[in-house]
Amino acid sequence: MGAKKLSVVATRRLPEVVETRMSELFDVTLGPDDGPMSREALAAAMRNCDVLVPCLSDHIDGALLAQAGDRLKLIANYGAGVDHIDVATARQRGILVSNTPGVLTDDTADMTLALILAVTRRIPEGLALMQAGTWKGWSPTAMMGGRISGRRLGILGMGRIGQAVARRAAAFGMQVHYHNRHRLRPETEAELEATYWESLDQMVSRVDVMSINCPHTPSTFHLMNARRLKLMKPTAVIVNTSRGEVIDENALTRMLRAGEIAGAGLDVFEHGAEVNPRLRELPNVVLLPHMGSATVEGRIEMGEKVLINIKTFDDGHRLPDLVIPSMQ
Ligand code: 8YV
Repeated sequence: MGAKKLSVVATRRLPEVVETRMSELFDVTLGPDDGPMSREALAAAMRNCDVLVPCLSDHIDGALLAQAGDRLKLIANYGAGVDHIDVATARQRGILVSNTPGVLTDDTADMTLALILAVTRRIPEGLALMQAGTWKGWSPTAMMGGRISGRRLGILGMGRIGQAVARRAAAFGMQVHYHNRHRLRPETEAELEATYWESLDQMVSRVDVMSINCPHTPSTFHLMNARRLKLMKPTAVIVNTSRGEVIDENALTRMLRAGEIAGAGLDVFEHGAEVNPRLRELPNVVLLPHMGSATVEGRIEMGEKVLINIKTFDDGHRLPDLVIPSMQ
């Protein structure tokens, strides 16, 4: 490409080092504050820039893409999941989409284990007791949780993050089971000591902990629907660090309230920040504000990936993290 710098719009504020480097390389407009961009502002940005750097709070659908200017050639998403972008329509309009896979794997897997432990060992309940100043001292029968060692973990979605969860879970003594669109290669399965279930229903009914680690696509929407949630053992717990849409949140809430599922650890919600208020009332539920990949290191590495993808595009080469529509 020519000497003229690419015009890049980032919809949200990014870590300072990322913004600085981005501004050195390109002609950058940063989100005015840290709130999500309005649809109008997003449409205006897409009319006037060469590259858009959105994140999951920006819903880039066909209608918005139809208003994009001819200049817009790359959507370099700040994040791994691209379910908020209509990648197929973007492609048809000649707009490439890239993402940031790999750099948030360990952080998200760590958070999955943190949630499993928080729910089974009742960490938030203990914390609440201490913060309320009402703890009266140790007792042999107080605050008893469950031991995770020896329990069966069922991982739904055995991509990078699912496998990282499997490794951690094995270190905690859990037995790893998984369901995935494609069975892993025998060597990988053996290395992870993971048992494959072709039938998700059968796996769900046999595990003690379910972990959701698949992306949200049309075929994973409500994969954990009311019928499947009912297959879970009443003593089992479910954790989700992927996308809220994979679980029917209302059905889960009803079952948690009725004691038909023992607990849940949720970092993501079906309707974003509109969390079912009934979930908040339950002592056996740990809720987090989508912070699975929120480490300083991870956020900077995500930014570096975005920069590499834009720079590679600028240099006229194939993007290292090109999202192809069939991946969705
Ligand atoms: C990020 C995520 O925080 O990358 C993803 O898909 O869900 C996250 O953990 C988010 O994407 C930032 O845009």
